[in-house]
Amino acid sequence: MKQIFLLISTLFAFNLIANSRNIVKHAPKGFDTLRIGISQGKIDTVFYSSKTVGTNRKTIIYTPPGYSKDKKYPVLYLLHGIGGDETEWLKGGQPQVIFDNLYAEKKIEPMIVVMPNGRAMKDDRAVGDIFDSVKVQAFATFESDLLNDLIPFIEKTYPVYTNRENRAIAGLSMGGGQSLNFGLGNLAKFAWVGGFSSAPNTKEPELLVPDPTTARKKLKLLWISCGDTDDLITISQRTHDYLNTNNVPHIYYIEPGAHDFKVWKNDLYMFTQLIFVNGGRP
Ligand code: FER
Repeated sequence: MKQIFLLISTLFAFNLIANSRNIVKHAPKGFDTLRIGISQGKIDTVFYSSKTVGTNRKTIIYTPPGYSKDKKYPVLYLLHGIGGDETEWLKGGQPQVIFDNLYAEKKIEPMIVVMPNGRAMKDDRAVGDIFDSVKVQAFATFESDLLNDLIPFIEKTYPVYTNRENRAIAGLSMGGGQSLNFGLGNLAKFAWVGGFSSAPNTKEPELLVPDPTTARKKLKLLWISCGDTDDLITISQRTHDYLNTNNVPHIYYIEPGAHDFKVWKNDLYMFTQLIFVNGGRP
């Protein structure tokens, strides 16, 4: 009995060491804790008219501390998962707390964060069978809503830069798949792309990056991350393998964790510090 206990604890200790060797960095304690006395960004819910869907659609916008119409900002489009809607990041991840803390420590560039509803259909609520093929298809249709309706709306309503170096797209799970599909499929629009725990809606690598030379030239950052116990890790792994084989620079960040907001909050903390730096400005 004693020996079994010893064996188990040795294995456990080894596993911790083995895992920690893979961890480049992790968000420090308190990164997601509300701090009193620091400046805070602002959250608004706004409507935009979507020709793609034929409705007025909701999106949530975070503007940073010190936001002013007299300045100009880059934009991060931040997408949700299959069970969520435009409120998922706010409810599950409180990204505004992470951003406010990062601003207080001057660790990120001032940016506007747009959290849309990525299920581009008339009834875009996460109700009923969320895996229904019509609903899953609506996550693909969102590409047209994003490019033709939402981005133009943001660019005429907010003081933002409109070149590719000032546009980023990232998301969790279905939103990670969308970000990789839409970002890598529209390199003329996006220079910074992140997939967190990307779902099976992610295109096969050969379709996702058919032209590695162009991707290599155009991407400022390609980020692929996943929790090490997430069943969906095979999607990130196959993408990473293809990018490696084809010499497309990217960050492949595997962290301890499952398919949940603990992982996605950490990813958001990491990813946002890397975007809109080194030539993000016009
Ligand atoms: C699937 C498994 C997971 C799938 C989507 C998901 C469309 C999405 C998960 C999430 O967004 O959290 O087979 O197929």
